[in-house]
Amino acid sequence: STIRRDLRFALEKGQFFLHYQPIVDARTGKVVSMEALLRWQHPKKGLISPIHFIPIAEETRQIISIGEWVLRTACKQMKEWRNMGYYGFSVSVNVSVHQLQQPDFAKVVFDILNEIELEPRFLELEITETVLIEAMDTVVRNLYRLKEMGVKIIIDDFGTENSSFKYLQKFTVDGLKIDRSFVSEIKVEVNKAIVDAITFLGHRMKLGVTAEGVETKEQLDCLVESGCDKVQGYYFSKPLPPDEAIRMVQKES
Ligand code: G
Ligand code: G
Ligand code: NA
Ligand code: MN
Repeated sequence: STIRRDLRFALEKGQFFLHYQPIVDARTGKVVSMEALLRWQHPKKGLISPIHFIPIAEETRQIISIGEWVLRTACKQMKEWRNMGYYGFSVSVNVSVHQLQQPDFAKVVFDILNEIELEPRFLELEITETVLIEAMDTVVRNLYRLKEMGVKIIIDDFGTENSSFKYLQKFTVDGLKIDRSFVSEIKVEVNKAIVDAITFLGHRMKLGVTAEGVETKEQLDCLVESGCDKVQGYYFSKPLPPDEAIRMVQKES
């Protein structure tokens, strides 16, 4: 396909860019993180969503170099925001299992942070449950090193994969992100029950709990009632170019 063919040159042609979507404190409304979301500006097809090319990039292993570009670009942006006087939030980057399976992944992250002079605590990595369920030694070692460095690890789309709590016995993570599908239908009793249960579990484990895909005030109220700590979604902001996303943050001097 055209996508498959053109993806090979997208990185070197500079066709990728990042949008940022704020994650806010559920009670204060303050921005606590900016999630970097990859976009591909195709010269003929226009903007292409990652759902259409990430799977191909994973299959062809290009996700390794694209993922590294995402990490470096997001960290540079975060550094720039800090230099501009914006504080109080971190940057969140989605990481594919293929990246975590690279023996040198933690080293790559370490080098990027060093090169940019960004403190590790300002970086959060969002990984899916599959990573942990199918965790191999390499993945475990990478996660261990990242944690040791001070990088935060968040489980994305929590509750949607072949959820098994077993991995929670073995890995210390920093937070759970409740999948959008539970949030959008939170009026349906079973979804509210699931959100309550995930929040309870998270808090018992001393983890931060984030809900994504919040689109209405009603959903927000429900999530606050469940005890969610952080929220994200179109109700607050869609993913935006960095200069627009930062307008949601109050400068501190
Ligand atoms: O932002 P959007 O809704 O178009 O994202 C669609 C999917 O692509 C989401 O599942 C999101 O996690 C994933 N995604 C977005 N950016 C990245 C990225 O930089 N790396 C990886 N691995 N996935 C991403
Ligand atoms: O899988 P992941 O959580 O990384 O997916 C992020 C994607 O979710 C982003 O590409 C973004 O476009 C999308 N998204 C963010 N907020 C909302 C929302 O409130 N509603 C819906 N339907 N999608 C959202
Ligand atoms: Na994510
Ligand atoms: Mn998600």
